[in-house]
Amino acid sequence: MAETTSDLVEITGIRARGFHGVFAEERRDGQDFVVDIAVDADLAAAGSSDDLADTVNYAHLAALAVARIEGESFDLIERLASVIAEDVLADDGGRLLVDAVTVTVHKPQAPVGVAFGDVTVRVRRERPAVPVVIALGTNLGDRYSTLSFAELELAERVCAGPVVVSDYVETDPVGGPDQPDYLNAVAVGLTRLSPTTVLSRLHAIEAAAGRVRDVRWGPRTLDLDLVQYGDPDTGTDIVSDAERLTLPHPRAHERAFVLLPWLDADPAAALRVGGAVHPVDELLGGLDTSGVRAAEEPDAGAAGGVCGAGGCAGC
Ligand code: PH2
Ligand code: MG
Ligand code: MG
Repeated sequence: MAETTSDLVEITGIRARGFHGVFAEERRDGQDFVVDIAVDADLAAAGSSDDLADTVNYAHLAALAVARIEGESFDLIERLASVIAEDVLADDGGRLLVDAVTVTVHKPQAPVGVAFGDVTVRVRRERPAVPVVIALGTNLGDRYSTLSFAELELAERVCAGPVVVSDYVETDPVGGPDQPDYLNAVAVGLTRLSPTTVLSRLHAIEAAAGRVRDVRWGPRTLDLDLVQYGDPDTGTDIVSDAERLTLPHPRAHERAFVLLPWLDADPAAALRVGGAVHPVDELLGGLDTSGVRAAEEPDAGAAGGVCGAGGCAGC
C-alpha cells in the first residue's frame, strides 16, 4: 500500500470561542478552543515554483477550524476534531493536494474540577480509497519489461489493494513525430492519495524507468497518464482544469489506445466528457480502432529461455 509523503503544512494554536461541551454552563458561557492542523501533502511543486497555488494555504486551514469552533455546538471535542478533519479532506482550497490530516483540539479551560495544564484530543484521517484509472504507454527500449515494471510500481506506490491491468495492446503512434509503435495498457485500481500526489508518483515512476522529458508526444520509455480520479457514475470524480493537473484526461475520450484496454480492464468503465458521463464502450463505438492490435508477448524460448513452446504456462 502506498505510503503518504513526509511533507507537512502545519498550523498550531488557532484560537476561537465556542460553546461545545456536555455541561449546561459550557453551552451557556462558552470557552476558548485551540486547534492545531497538520496536513500531509507533497510540497515538491511549491518548493520549486514558489507559487501559493501549488500548496495548501494555512490561512484556509485556520478559517475552516474557526468556522467549526464558532459553529454548531458539539458535546465532545472528539466530534469537533473529526468534523474539522473531514472539512480539510473535502476542501483544501481547490489544490487537490491533501493526502491525510491530523487535527488536535485543545480545551484548556475545560471544567475538570482540579488544576490541570491542558486537555487535548487528536484525530488522523486519510482520504477514502477511490477508483483511479491510469494509462500506460511505451515505445522505446524493452517495452514489455517497462510495462511490467510500471505495473509493480503502481501497485506499490500509488494504489491501495489490487490493481487490474488490461492486456497489452500494440498501437500505431497517434500524433507527434515519426516514431515506433507503442505498447499500451490501462490499469484500474483504488488509491488513498490525493490527485496531485498520484500525479507526482506517476512522474517518479516514469523517471525510474529512465524517461527523459523532451519532445511533446515524441517517443518515450514510459508514459503514465492519470485518466480519471474518482467515480463519475456517482459524481465523485474530480474535475479539474488546472494547468498542472487536468481531470479527467482531456484526450482520453478520443483515444482508442486508451479506451480499448480500459474496457478490457473494466467492462463497466465510464468517462466524463464535458458535462456528461458516457460508458466507455459507447465512446469506442464512434472511434477508429484499426490502429490498436492485440500484442504478442515476446517469445521467451526464442530469447534463450529454458522452457519449450508447448504446455508452458509460466512464461
Ligand atoms: N501517447 C502519446 C501520443 N501518441 N500514440 C499511441 N499509439 N500510444 C500512446 O501512448 C501515445 C500515442 C502521448 O502521450
Ligand atoms: Mg500520454
Ligand atoms: Mg503523460
